[in-house]
Amino acid sequence: MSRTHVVSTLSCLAALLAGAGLRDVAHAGNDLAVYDDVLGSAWENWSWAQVDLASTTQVHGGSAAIAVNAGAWAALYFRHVAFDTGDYGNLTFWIHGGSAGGQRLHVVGTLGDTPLSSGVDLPVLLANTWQPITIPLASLGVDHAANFTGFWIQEWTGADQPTFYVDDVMVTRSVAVIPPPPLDHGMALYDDRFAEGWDNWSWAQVNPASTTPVNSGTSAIAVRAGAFTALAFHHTAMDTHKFASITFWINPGNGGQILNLRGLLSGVIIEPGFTLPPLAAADPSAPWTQITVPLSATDSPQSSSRALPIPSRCNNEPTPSGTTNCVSSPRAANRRSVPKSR
Ligand SMILES: [Ca+2]
Repeated sequence: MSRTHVVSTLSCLAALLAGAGLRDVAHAGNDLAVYDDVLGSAWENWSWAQVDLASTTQVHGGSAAIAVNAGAWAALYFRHVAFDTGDYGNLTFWIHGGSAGGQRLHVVGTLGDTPLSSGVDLPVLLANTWQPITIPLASLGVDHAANFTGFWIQEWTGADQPTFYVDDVMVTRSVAVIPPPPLDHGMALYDDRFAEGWDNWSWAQVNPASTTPVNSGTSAIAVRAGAFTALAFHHTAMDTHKFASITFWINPGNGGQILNLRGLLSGVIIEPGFTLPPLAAADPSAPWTQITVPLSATDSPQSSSRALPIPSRCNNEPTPSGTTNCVSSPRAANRRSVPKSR
């Protein structure tokens, strides 16, 4: 096989001087089963890809899963008579790339049996691995809609794809958006988007609007990093006296990445930076980990307490033939707490 994709996600929030922050996650019962060994009540198979709804080749839960052979642009399509999504938050399922992996897929919701243009790209599927997927209905444009009629998971390269598998498909009542941690007088660098004043200077391949997975909010930064490339945040020169650390959440996927974080002072990279311990594979039950790095650790002793710019960088050195996803989460800036140069 060709490349093994080491997919990960880095929640590069980066609220400087962040507080501890508990997150509130509201849940309610009565999630709606779309597929649980069989199609859920009133769900129909409208797929135009070739699907086997009772495959036992790869099973995540129970006794069966859906095997999908998708030619160009073909899709696994779950259809339901129109219903109101006002009480629902997320679409969740597990997906497996089969022995080959590498599939690129796209999820589209339908209202009144009309597909919406606001679809969501899935992370590239991994070989021989089940991946959990959570997509806010809002990301599909079908939240709080009176006429939701289902969704499809579509081949998105225009070419035949190796067989992939889908299981445990739900529409959940969970509140879709997990609020970000409080800033605690810190400053947001990324919170669903690059915060005001912060620019994306990355030279790694990044998607700052990746919708799955996320740690909080609706988006994170997905990073595919080649050797020595980086996710980079840039800000015009500012005083760092009021800040103590850089904080972000990271989802390393299969792990193995070695990342280095460096600051810039007046455009000069501060060596040697701070190298994080090698990332371990994400724990499926808690895939996001909070990382906090003191600003002093990214700074040279001579300049440690002077006013200046503090772009942070995550230098991703992927494992051989690996790729990295870097995602950020936290929250939109509480602008009143953003210190400006004095
Ligand atoms: Ca199953």
